[in-house]
Order: sequence, then structure tokens, then C-alpha cells
Amino acid sequence: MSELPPSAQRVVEAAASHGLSLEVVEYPDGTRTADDAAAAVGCEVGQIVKSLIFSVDGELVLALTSGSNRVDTKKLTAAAGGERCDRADANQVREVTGFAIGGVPPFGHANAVRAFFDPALLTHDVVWAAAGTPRHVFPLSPADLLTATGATEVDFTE
Ligand code: 5CA
Repeated sequence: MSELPPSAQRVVEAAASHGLSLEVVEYPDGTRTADDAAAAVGCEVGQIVKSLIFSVDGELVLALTSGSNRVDTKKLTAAAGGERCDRADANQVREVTGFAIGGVPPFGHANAVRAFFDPALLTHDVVWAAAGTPRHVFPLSPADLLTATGATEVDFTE
């Protein structure tokens, strides 16, 4: 494998701390969105893990969402036990995770965040998530993803 950029290396190291050995794949045409990633990998869009940051009553939380689903902010608010939910802006995403939108990985963030896990991800044998850049992704089993993220499995999509 060619050398990984530092952002992707951080994700590999975070995975290793959870006992997971990642195989990061680079797609030069880009994997910035779930649709881009599915096209690059050649998988269903539902197999792409969107790592989305929302602000619930000011607390930044992570919604690990299947690429084929949309977040229902009312459900996510309820799951988080809050009252108000907004999408985080690009600066908040970078501050809390240490990564830029388009490459936010599901773990390896700069700060600990509560995480919520879309059960639809568990219907696939393998899912693909961002590895810290808009060009790098990695496959893993959704069960391993759930364990490594310590996320709460709950329905928060439309
Ligand atoms: N690498 C891909 C597939 S793993 C990826 O990171 N997809 S993603 O869905 O997790 O990240 C893109 C998401 O970032 C978009 O769906 C959108 O929800 C969010 N986003 C894009 N632009 C902005 C923005 N300006 N402010 C806040 N969120 C944004």
C-alpha cells in the first residue's frame, strides 16, 4: 500500500486501539459524498456510512447513518434526550472531530462525542466509512463498527 496521509493514518491508529486492522483504499476520483463513495467502491449507497455531526441543545453528537437514509432531527433529538437539534456547521465539525466535511471518519475524533447508530447499517455484511480524507475509505463489518464506536443503536432516520 502507498503511504497514507496523516489524517488517514490517525483513523488507522484509532481502529488499531479497538483491535481492528483497517484496509484503507484510496479512490483518486474522490469519495466526498455517500453517492461518490458508493460509485467509487461499486457498492450500494446504503453500505456507505455517513458520519454526520449534529448539535443537540449545544452538544455535538455523531449520527452514523446509512447512505440511503436521511436523519430525522426530531428522532435524533429524542434519542439524545434533548429538545433542539441543528446540523453542525463546517467549523464545528472540524473542531470536534479534527477532520473536514467529506472525510469525517466514524472514530478517531479529536474529542469524545456521543454516537448514535442507524440500525439499517446492520442489514449489510460489509459497510464502508470515510478514513479521514475525501479520497480514502475502508470496509468493515457493521457489528465491528458498532463496537468500535460505542454508539447507541436507535432509529433516528426518516
Ligand atoms: N466520505 C463520504 C462518504 S463516507 C462522507 O464523508 N459522507 S458524509 O455524508 O459523511 O459527509 C458529507 C456530509 O456532510 C453531507 O451529507 C452533509 O450532511 C454534510 N455537509 C456537507 N456540507 C456541509 C456544510 N457546509 N455544513 C454542514 N454539513 C455539511
